[in-house]
Formats: sequence, C-alpha cells, structure tokens
Amino acid sequence: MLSSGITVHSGIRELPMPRQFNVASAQLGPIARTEPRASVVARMLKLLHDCERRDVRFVVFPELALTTFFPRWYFEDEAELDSFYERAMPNDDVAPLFEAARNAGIGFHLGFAELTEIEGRKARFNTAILVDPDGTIVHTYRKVHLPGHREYEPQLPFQHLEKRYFERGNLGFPVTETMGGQFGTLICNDRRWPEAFRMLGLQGVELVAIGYNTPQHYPRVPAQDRLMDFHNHLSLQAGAYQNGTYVIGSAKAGLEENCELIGGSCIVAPTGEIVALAATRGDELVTAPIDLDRCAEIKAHIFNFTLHRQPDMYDLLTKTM
Ligand code: CDT
Repeated sequence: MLSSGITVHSGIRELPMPRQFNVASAQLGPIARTEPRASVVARMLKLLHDCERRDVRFVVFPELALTTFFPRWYFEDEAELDSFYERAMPNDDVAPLFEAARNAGIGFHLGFAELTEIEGRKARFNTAILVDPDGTIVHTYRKVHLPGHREYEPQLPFQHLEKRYFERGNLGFPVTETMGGQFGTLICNDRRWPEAFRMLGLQGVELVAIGYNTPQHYPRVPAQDRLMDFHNHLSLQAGAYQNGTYVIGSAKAGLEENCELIGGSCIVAPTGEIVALAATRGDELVTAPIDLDRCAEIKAHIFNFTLHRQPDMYDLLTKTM
C-alpha cells in the first residue's frame, strides 16, 4: 500500500513515494590506521551490492566511516591530523560509492571527519550526510555531543580526543523530508542524550540514522565495560520508542589498532523492539523491512506530544547549570 502524500515525478504521472521498503545497517569491521580510503570504499561497495541483492532502499554506514577512529591518538603533526579529514564531499575517494548507490537507486548515510573553513580559520566537524537515491546530499548534520577530552592523558590506554579534534556542530538537529519520510541523524555519543532524540522527535522524525565507534573498555570507569553493549541498545531503543521513530544504528566494530569496539549494529522499530541485529564484529549487513506509517502507532497515542507533553513544566531542561 502506498500511503504517503509525498510524490515523485515519473514523467508519465505522479507516484507517491512508498513508505514501506527495506533498510540496512552496514556495520564495518576494524579499519587500520594505514588502510587507504580506496580500500574502505571497496568494502563499502561490497556491502552496497549486498543491499542491491536484498532490495534495500536506504543503508546506514558508521561514524567516521572512511578511516580508523583517529581521535584515539594525540597528533603533534597537524598535516598528519588533517590527513584523516575530508575537504570536499563527495571527493575522488568516495565518488565510486556515490555512483554505485545512484545506479542502484539506494540512498545512504555516511559519517566522516569534515575539514572546512569558517571566517578564514580551519573548522573541524564530526559530520554525517544523507544522500538520496539520486545521489544528492539532502541533509548534513555535525555532531553536537563530543565525548572525551581536549588534552593528552598519558595514563589512558588510548586517547579519546574528540573535544580536541572537532568543534561542536553548528547546524542544530535537522530533520529532512526525503525517501518518503522524515529523516534525521545523530552521531554516536548523541544517542545517549534524550534531548538530542527529542529535538528530532519534536520535528516528527520517522527514521534516525546513527553511526558509532564505541570502545568496549571505558578506562575511567572499567566496571562499566560489561555494560557497553547494553547501554548502546538501551539508548537506541529508548530513543526509538519515546519518539515513535525507526532507528538504524551502525557500528565500526572489532579490534581496531588494539582497541576493541563494540558491534551490535541494529534496526529498531518505533515500538523500541530490535528487528534486526548484527551477529559479528566484522563487515556485516543487517536488513529489515520497515513501514514508516507504523510510527503513528506511537506518535498518535502513548507519545502524542500535542495531547500529553507538558513543556511549561520542563524549563529546567534548557537552563544552563
Ligand atoms: N564516538 C563516540 O562518541 N564514542 C563514545 C565513547 C564514549 S565512552 C563510553 C560513545 O558515546 O559511544
């Protein structure tokens, strides 16, 4: 059944965009510090071809998907640091992914480190884009919640220097109408913050794409190591349910440069149920059929914001503490 009011122009007559289609989470296994982008893109192309075979219309790749998770090192050489960033998107390295996805009519989400210029200075962001099945970038998000620390901390087994290597995203929490629905993005640590999800929920989001790189070991509170996978799913599932939206979480997983990253890539229904789950910590595609109209089961009832939210009682939420 085609139920959306959104239309596409077929040349013959206007067709509504379908709201039921297959989606995928494209988990990536470890990426070595020296692995060239061309090699990573070749791995992504393989997953994209799996998408074609499984009739997938939208696929989510991880956070910082084109390189190793470089904030685990302290770089003194700025040129070396710069080598992990993209100065243009698309660029020659990722052009084959854009082309293959367009030829296959598949939309995708991609996370990468962005190096740009703002008022004559270098600006670095942890960024994600949505590319529609025509190959157009329809949505850009820059990560707001940057975890970790700014300075080198020699006592740690690995660094987490996102606060040093990125500035806070300056694009807000956009939701974009595309592919028959309302799409939004969060990036890794954002998923732990209910406010970030709610910013999307308040705009009627129906599908949230989230890439992540989450170490299994949390050096500051090692007692939490055993809970890393649980907290990942807890956040993704709560965000989905409390906002009546599909969530696709895609990990960079496995033992990357001596740092074990959790997997658990998954597709979550608006009910909060995981409907597809990765079984490995390597390159793996998980897929599920979705029906964006099912978001209304939650949005029109238990979390009907218009009927039940009490925003005038929430003033503390936006006060600086
Ligand atoms: N990439 C990223 O944001 N990682 C963080 C690690 C925090 S340590 C628990 C995350 O929230 O998964």
